[in-house]
Amino acid sequence: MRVVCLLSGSGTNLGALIEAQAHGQLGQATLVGVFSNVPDAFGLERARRANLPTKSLSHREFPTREAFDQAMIDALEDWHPDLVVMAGFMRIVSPAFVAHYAGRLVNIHPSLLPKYKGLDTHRRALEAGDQEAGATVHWVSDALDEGEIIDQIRVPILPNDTVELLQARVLAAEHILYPRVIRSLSQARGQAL
Ligand code: NHR
Ligand code: GAR
Repeated sequence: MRVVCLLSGSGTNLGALIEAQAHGQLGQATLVGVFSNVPDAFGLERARRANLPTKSLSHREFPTREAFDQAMIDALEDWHPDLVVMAGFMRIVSPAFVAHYAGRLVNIHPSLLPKYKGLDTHRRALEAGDQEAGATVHWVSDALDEGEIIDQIRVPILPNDTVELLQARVLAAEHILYPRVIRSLSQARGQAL
């Protein structure tokens, strides 16, 4: 299963996938390329250090979201992805992009969906007085963070938590969750899923 990763920032989730693959823990999945809408994203540097092909296109250089997304499809198609994994990818993708990758596009979101769709999830969980937080991997659909849930991981919220502490705890949990989901999807391929 050929896997392409999309990211916009630090890329620690990509790092977790690279580590998992190096340890033979990604099942039938193989990382074949990394794309960013932010040309100086550190995640691209992680990819280069792992000898993975990279591409970037700045969304700022396109007149519309649709034009950017079509250029992104053209860039990704060179890699023939079976699965497109969004990991800290901060651009909403258009219906045409979702349709092109229907059933092949997943995202990791830093909340226990359906709670806290969108941005600023950790602050919202703290302000609500929640006792736990977590992360969700879901299929991407046109409605933001509303695609079918594949798997979740939970972490406690502690008495003196801050956004920074909670974010770090959730991110560490994401690094367990995402490789586990990608391995499972790679093994399910051709079977029930
Ligand atoms: N696209 C679709 N169609 N559906 C989803 O579920 C998506 C998606 C694209 C990204 C990740 C996401 C998240 O998990 C994601 C899920 C970016 C924004 C956002 O508002 C919101 C949610 C998510 C990612 N982005 C602004 C935009 O105009 C830009 C913000 C910025 O650049 O900092 O795209 O939370
Ligand atoms: C992760 O917490 C991910 O869930 C979140 O951004 C972080 C990326 O970290 N994604 C979103 O908020 C999507 N809107 P990373 O770049 O170190 O993998």
